[in-house]
Amino acid sequence: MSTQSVRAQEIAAENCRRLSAKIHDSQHTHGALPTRDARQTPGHVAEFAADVRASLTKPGQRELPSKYLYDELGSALFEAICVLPEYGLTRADARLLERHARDIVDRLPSPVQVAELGSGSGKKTRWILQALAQHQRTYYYPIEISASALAACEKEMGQIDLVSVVGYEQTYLDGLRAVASRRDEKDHLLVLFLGSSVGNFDRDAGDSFLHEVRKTLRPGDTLLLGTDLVKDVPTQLLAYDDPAGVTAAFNLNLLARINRELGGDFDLAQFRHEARWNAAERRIEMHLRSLCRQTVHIREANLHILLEPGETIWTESSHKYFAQDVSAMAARAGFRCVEQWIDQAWPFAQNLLVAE
Ligand code: AVI
Repeated sequence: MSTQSVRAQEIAAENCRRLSAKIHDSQHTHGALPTRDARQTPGHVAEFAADVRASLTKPGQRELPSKYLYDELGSALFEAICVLPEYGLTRADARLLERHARDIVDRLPSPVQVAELGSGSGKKTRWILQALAQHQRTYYYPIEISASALAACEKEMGQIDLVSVVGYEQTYLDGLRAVASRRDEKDHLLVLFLGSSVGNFDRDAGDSFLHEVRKTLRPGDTLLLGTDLVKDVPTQLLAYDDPAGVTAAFNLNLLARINRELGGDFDLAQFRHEARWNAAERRIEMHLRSLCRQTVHIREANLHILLEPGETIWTESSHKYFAQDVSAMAARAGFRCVEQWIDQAWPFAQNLLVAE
């Protein structure tokens, strides 16, 4: 049998397994990771409505779960954020991967398969895959809840020589468990968690998430973790409140989405996007500030709320890190940080963690 048809058979078999494993679960809470794309099933609507109701009626600060920022429009706006001159995070992440791909793969055990949590279109990952494919046939498993992003990723990355791509349209942990449980005894795993997505978890939730990732791995497996580093406050604020208003649109779209999908009547003109630096927690918080006293009705959530002028709804946190803190965070989750690459133009670190 030719190498090509062996590869086709492997991919077909893996695709069958993946199809039978398609699950859309609901693991997220406020401060948890973004999932992408709206799902208009009755189950989705009920879950969305329940989450909105619970978070908007929380005593004290009202909230909305950040995962709902990412419907189709929200995901497109996030892509636009990534190319904003004020949002250097994505470019720093990509620069480090491009510059240090060789170094990174030289530190990995062999043979190694690659799983990526929230791959999006997988653009940045190309450098790692190309470097690995110089040594070995490379299996790449992007795990992504957005079907369209996953399809684009499979198409793009599948064109790299000696790289076989099998996408998992699942949440991070379900996808990772599926990938980890299906590999052979001899195969190591490199998990990519890029873009400082870990920063969208509250600190404790981030620790628990990394611990769950660790539990799916074997000692010696690796995690490449991207972390955005603390920088001067004006730079950070501008990154989340750009003058073109793209981040404002991204944030306000959450209210628009509630109007579209849950029969809400938010008047977007009566809210203003706000980015705040919370120095004690070392995080940027995104809020939506009510500009007047107003009532909002959300039909599917069976909810009426009264917002006072100046009151805010907290929609997202982006935690920032000191480079030297990553080792302790890794250790709490059962990893050892063996290497760190830091971008000088936009302080950001790629951290290579080894499962102990
Ligand atoms: C996806 N995540 C890492 C982004 C961040 O920087 O926290 C989401 C984002 N929110 C506003 N701008 C970008």
